[in-house]
Amino acid sequence: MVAQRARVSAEWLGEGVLRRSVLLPDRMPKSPDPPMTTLKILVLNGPNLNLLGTREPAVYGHATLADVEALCTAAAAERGAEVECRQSNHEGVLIDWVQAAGVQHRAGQLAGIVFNPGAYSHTSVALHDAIKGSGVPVIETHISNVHAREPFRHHSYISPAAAGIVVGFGIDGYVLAIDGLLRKARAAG
Ligand code: DHK
Repeated sequence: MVAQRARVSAEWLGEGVLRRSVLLPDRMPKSPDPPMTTLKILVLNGPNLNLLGTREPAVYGHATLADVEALCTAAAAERGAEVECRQSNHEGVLIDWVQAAGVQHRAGQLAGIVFNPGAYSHTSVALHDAIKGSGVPVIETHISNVHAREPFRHHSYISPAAAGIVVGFGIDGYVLAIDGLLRKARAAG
């Protein structure tokens, strides 16, 4: 049961007169609780993200990929959603998953992808095309602030095809991306 607050409305009656009325909860028409639809999100990690925890901890932190996936699962559940997490070091596999996600998105079964494409962000026209071609909303996510690193990380082929971008928040970025994707999906109805 959703707690109901008193509803206040105001009506402009002209000539400086504003009529305000307050509708108390027990007088308000009862409406059923809104249906809770569980939105689904795919969390995709690309090459070398399987090495999280041991890979350059000064850049990527100490959390493992399993920690990231547990974080995403909990964050989605708190927001009435669910995630499926996958990782691959192979560009073609990632492309196949993006294409399949597009089919699921069109069927209304998937809100979108939180995607850390790793180094493929900086090289892969094919992933750019897969995202565009499939029409699935993607939030590009990077653990590090790629713009504060080597110049070759400053350009992303994914960004122009993405619905949003999160960089530089460590693994909390995945939670921010889930939040942003759900807000977009719920706003779109
Ligand atoms: C992860 C990688 O593997 C790098 O190739 C990117 C990104 C940055 C990250 O910050 O999550 O350049």
